[in-house]
Amino acid sequence: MIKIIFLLLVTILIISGCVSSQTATKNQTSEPPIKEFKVKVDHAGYTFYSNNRPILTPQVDFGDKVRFMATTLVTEIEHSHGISLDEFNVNEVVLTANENEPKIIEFTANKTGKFIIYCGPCLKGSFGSDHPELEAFFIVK
Ligand SMILES: [Cu+2]
Repeated sequence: MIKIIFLLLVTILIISGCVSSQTATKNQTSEPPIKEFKVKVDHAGYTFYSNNRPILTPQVDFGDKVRFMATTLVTEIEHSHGISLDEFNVNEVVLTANENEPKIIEFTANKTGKFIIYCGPCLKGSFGSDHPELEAFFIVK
């Protein structure tokens, strides 16, 4: 009887060991890293921040998941400032100045190169096509 209980315990330990090592491997490989950038867009252009430090050009690695957390100025909401990045199907208006609830834009960097960020939504704002061009670069290595 003791032998049977011992064998049962050993079997359970082996099975649970296999299952937990499988899930550990899965978790390591399934999610790409997220590169997060704060973005302030105003009438003069884009300012990007990485870890709360201003940077000139956001840069990520191929395959990374990218997250822009964007705000504009409360006095410029009607300008309809936004972020467009054609190669990644991004075209989003940013209608909040609240940094605690920014506009969140996410996509996967599935192409390499140097891409142009511009303001497509500005065309629909109070300035329309007279809005100054806003432009920045985005790099995927
Ligand atoms: Cu503007």
